[in-house]
Amino acid sequence: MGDGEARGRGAELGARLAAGDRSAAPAALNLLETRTAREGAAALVSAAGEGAGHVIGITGPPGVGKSTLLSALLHEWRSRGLAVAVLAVDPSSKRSGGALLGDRARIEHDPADRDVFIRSMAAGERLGGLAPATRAAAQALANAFDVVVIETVGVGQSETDVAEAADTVAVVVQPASGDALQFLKAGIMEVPDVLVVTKADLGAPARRAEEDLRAALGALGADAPVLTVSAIAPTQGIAALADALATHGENRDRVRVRRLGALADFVHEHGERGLRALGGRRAAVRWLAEQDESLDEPTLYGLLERRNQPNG
Ligand SMILES: Nc1nc2c(ncn2[C@@H]2O[C@H](COP(=O)(O)OP(=O)(O)OP(=O)(O)O)[C@@H](O)[C@H]2O)c(=O)[nH]1
Ligand SMILES: [Mg+2]
Repeated sequence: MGDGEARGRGAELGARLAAGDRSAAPAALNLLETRTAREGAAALVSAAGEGAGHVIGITGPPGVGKSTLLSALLHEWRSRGLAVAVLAVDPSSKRSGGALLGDRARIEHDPADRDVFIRSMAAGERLGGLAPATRAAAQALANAFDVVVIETVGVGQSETDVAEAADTVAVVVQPASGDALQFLKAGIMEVPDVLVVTKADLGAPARRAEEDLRAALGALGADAPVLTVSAIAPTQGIAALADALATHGENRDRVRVRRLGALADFVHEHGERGLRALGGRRAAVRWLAEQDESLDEPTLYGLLERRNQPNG
């Protein structure tokens, strides 16, 4: 594909997503993940803009039960009539171009359901890191899906990117592991928006984990909700968790950060050439300032520069 052709394709896919056309999702993701179609990706991001859907980051250690939990949440969201996209970030596939749709995406769903889209994506460079394509994909998909989930592995890495890409971050905690508790107490882990103790069917360890987390949060003066759920049948607490996530999402404090993160990533990845596809740095900053009157242009430039420092 030549640059011009890729740009046309990206603009078309972005416009379809912006119009709520969910059938554009697979092709849009293919384009965003194609490293040789940068102009196309830029045009897509620009045409799609910032979607109104709720972007939720679900993170936790390997094997804690994130995918099983998502299967249960998916069922709950679908019963509420919400369209859902899931981006499962594969930590074993670092920027090698396209994660294999393998074990990471063991999320049960009806493959014929057009209102569900599930995709495995390559991870970014750092542990818990997101590839710029994932961030861009979440933002673009939020136009056509009511809920967009980014599932990542990791807990306690304060450098995790998911907080910058999502409106709401939920950390899933293994009963009796104590990891999250120690990370919270030590200040290694930022207090997430929602804490989820899973495997409630294990009984006492799950209850204890919930109590310990509540106590730790209280000591930190934080009031993040802690929910205990069981994601295997018969499920428990799933509706309450969906409610807690939605309640947090209604106060979209993070949207501002999300938008800024997406732009900064984009600049970092695509350089000035990619930025020109958005109409240049000035135009991009002006657009951001228009979206959010609490951010003035000097502040945006400052944040943009800071995010684009190497390793910053
Ligand atoms: N008893 C019980 N087991 C669970 C529950 N949720 C998940 N599991 C089990 O935990 C194991 C791991 O679940 P996954 O959902 O694959 O975990 P994950 O966090 O997505 O794993 P990775 O994607 O590999 O990091 C599986 O054997 C699940 O059946 C639960 O609520 N109760
Ligand atoms: Mg998983």
